[in-house]
Amino acid sequence: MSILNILRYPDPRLHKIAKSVTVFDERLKKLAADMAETMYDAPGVGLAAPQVDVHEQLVVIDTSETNDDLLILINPEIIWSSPERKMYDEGCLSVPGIYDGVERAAEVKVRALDIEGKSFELHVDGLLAVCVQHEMDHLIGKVFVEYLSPLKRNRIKTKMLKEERTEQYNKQRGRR
Ligand code: K2U
Ligand code: ZN
Repeated sequence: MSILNILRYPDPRLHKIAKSVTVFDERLKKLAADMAETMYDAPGVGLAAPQVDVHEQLVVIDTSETNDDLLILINPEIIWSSPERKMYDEGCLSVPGIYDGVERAAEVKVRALDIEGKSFELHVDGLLAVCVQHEMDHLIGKVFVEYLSPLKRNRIKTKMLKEERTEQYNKQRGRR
């Protein structure tokens, strides 16, 4: 298995729309396994394929305390959202170090395919509901900072671009 490179905001590739998965083969299984390893290594509780520059509708999630309850969602669709909404301080592996409040449905029902292509449905709440909605945003090219004010979003974009330049400069100078 491999640790994959996670694209950083405002990389334009994060805004591409992911295509439906139609072939359930060993390539897909290896991609899911590599994404899971990358997520656990980050560490995070979710990761969407567009974040590793693969523009297919594939998401891995594990909100368990012991990192042993991996959920793989393929071609996920939300089939019901609760009228109740809740605010959560979100982060994103593509926007490291930034956390801010995003309001989302408190509960959702999601229909998806598993790694063998079999359909299933889940009714989720709490952190899992936040994560499912956050990851499904990635599949339509949306990053959580887009829910913030233009002022906050521009400050985050400037900060991320500055960090990227510094990282590239240090790499060229061979420094950590
Ligand atoms: O998509 C991602 O970048 C993964 C996020 C998923 C996530 C975002 C907001 C709320 C819940 C999950 C990363 O896991 S961000 C790091 C993190 C870790 C634990 C809890 C919340 C956020
Ligand atoms: Zn994210």
